[in-house]
Amino acid sequence: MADLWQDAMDHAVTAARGAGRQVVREALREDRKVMTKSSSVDLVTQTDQKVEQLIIQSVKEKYPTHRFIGEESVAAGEPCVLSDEPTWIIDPIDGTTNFVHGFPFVAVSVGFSVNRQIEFGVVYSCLEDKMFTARRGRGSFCNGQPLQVSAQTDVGQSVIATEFGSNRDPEVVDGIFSSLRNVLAIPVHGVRSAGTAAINMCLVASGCVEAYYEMGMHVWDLAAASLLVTEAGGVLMDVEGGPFDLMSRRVIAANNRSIGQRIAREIRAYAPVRDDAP
Ligand code: LIP
Repeated sequence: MADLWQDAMDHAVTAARGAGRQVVREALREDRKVMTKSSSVDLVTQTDQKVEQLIIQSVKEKYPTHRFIGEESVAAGEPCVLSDEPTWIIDPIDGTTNFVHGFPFVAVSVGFSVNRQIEFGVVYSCLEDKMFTARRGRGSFCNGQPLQVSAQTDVGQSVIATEFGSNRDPEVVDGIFSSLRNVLAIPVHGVRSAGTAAINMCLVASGCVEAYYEMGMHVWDLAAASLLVTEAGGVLMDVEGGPFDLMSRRVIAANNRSIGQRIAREIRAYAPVRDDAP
């Protein structure tokens, strides 16, 4: 069967690689002017804005009717609407805090949905020069090599990834530490943070970590990498163990359902304001 969206996926790969190599890596050599968004720890730079504009512009020239959800466009007041229409979901720099500090995990993330289903996901890890790609029904790859989640079934033999996010509300921070304490005390082999949701999920897809969980990140952090996880044989679920909802700002991505459910039992869940809240 002809692959309807292959051309769009090829475009996403070229755009993400071009932006990552020519804009993000170059900017890391220079001083970066840092601005803030919702709080003093929610960072943005001109590079985030430039990369998003470059990608959106190049897509608009080829696909003028397609829609967009972009991190910086939403920050600038554009609506965050996931409809049935073909929609490009873009995080120009996932790991902006890493980018600001030169911590070497920074990704350009481009997901594409039709009928609210992710058709392809592209995550370019700019400093590692790793191109993660997934096409629905056709597997996950890193630099063209197939990916497979870990075969581990014992959570006690697992490494779990999570993040601390940018919410500094003491109650939320207490919840994060309570969940972290519970997960560590399972006990697991270790807990890791790459500083980007997309790369954490690519690590699940690659079999390096068994699960990743977080609350508070956004649809643009998750869209592309969510397909990397499922196409590599993994599962997605809500932090309370129910079905994954792309707009809910909550996720467990795991190598299998039993490890995902075991982690869910240890999480103190809260409900961030949804990405599609009116
Ligand atoms: C970041 C995530 C990170 C998460 C932050 C934030 P940004 O994305 O990838 O893992 O903890 O809350 O959402 O802002 O660098 O695109």
